Amino acid sequence: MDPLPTAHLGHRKKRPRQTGASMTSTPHDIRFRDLVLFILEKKMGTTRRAFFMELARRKGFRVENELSDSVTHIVAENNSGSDVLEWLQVQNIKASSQLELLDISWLIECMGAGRPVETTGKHQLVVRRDSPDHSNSDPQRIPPPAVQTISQYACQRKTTLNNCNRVFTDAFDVLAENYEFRENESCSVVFMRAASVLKSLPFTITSMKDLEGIPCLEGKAKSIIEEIIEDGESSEVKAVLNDERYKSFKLFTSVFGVGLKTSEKWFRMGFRTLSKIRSDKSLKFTHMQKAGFLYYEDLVSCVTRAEAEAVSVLVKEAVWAFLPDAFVTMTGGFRRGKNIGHDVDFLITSAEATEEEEQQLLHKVTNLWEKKGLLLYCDLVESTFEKLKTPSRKVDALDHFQKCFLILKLHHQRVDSDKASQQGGKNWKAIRVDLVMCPYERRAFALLGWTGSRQFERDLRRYATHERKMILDNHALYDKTKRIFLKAESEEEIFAHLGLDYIEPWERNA
Ligand code: DCT
Ligand code: MG
Repeated sequence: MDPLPTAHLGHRKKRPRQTGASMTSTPHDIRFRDLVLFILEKKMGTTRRAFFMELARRKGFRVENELSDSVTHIVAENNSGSDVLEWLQVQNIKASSQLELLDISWLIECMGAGRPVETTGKHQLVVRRDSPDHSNSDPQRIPPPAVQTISQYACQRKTTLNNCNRVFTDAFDVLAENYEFRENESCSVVFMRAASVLKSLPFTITSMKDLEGIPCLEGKAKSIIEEIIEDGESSEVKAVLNDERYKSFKLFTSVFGVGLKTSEKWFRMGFRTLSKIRSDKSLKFTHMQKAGFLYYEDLVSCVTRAEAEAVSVLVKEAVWAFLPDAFVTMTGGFRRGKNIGHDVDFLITSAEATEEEEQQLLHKVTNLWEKKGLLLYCDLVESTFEKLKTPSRKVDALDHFQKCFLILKLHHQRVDSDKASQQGGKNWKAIRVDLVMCPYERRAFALLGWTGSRQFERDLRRYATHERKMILDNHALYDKTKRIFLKAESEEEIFAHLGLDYIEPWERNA
């Protein structure tokens, strides 16, 4: 698929924007007579639908207000093919085999190209074929794991949340974290890789023979596995869990805004508890740390999936009030299928916004929340993104997109209306939220980067560098041999450029 022409993304004159019910369609010339579009309101909402209808008409598409026999393309958002068919059935309309059921991403690409683009598999909505016949899928006949083919790179392994080796991975996570606290990166990496490879195994390690052919488990990692198999625990891990420095760092870094440097300082000063630190008059705290202490209880109690979904609604409401065509995607651990997280991450992008509108959006959104009293903390970092810069070689480099690190006030009522009425006193919870705004043509790279996991990302970059002579980061993919940037419209295309089999988000829990 052609990427959007760059002229389209540059500075453009601002048009007066009509929204909502007030939007009436003015007659437009129909340039593409072979297509008749109908945009489904379900899950998209009236305003957003009206926006797309008007936009498409302006670009010369025929868009019907009502569904009729003449419609050739149904465009929907956040609906599967089955959802659309179900909706058609309820409307008493039979879908002909010619009727195309397409995702909104197709229409957005058409808008970018200024003409109908070819519909491909990634645009077509999938119709589930629920087969009640499970006689062929015998769970006993799972083939034995092909251990000899396990890659040393997490991006060539499928890692779901179903971890069969938690005893070992918990131990390695502790050791990796302890080395991180001691700023011993090379040792930390050894244990992160060991934990990561074990998380991908479809079976539990029960004897040392099971380790045959599994990479990243040499030396110390191997001897710790042996100890756990024999004694049920590792003496080294036990020692770390009882170590003053480890315990203090673990506690101090649990405060939002406190990193290794501050922890080190407090530890050296002899602090061991948060209450002592909080009440010490001689200590100076940053804004971030003040907020971290103020909302500590809420922030350590992790975000649930229901809370994340409620935040998602809040974010979409605010973003779409200013940019109705914007894509808002929940990224991070929740996109990987996790049911809890320490924050909720969102990627925002728009095919239609001018550079100015794009730059203003996060400001407008956070101002709106501020007015509503929902903004408990806000750190907005402007973009330092440069289009022609080669990607960063560092595996842990921060990206250059505009972003904000927030603490939002989430009213219980938005999560569960029953719970809200039961509780007296505080009727909200403080939630950490990250919003990232990226240029539309970089959305696939940003999405891949912000979906994580961190280990998956590190290994993707390491793989690109060492196996493909390419440099990958959250903005771009650069081919060092051909000396060109490789464009991508989707995560699938990035994997394809790297010569990797596609790994679904829920298989990236490395
Ligand atoms: N990430 C990134 N650049 C950053 C920070 C994060 O590319 N400066 C990526 C890596 C993972 C993803 O974004 C989300 O980050 P986190 O929220 O820290 O991780 P998570 O997997 O969502 O974990 P949690 O569930 O604890 O929030
Ligand atoms: Mg997260």
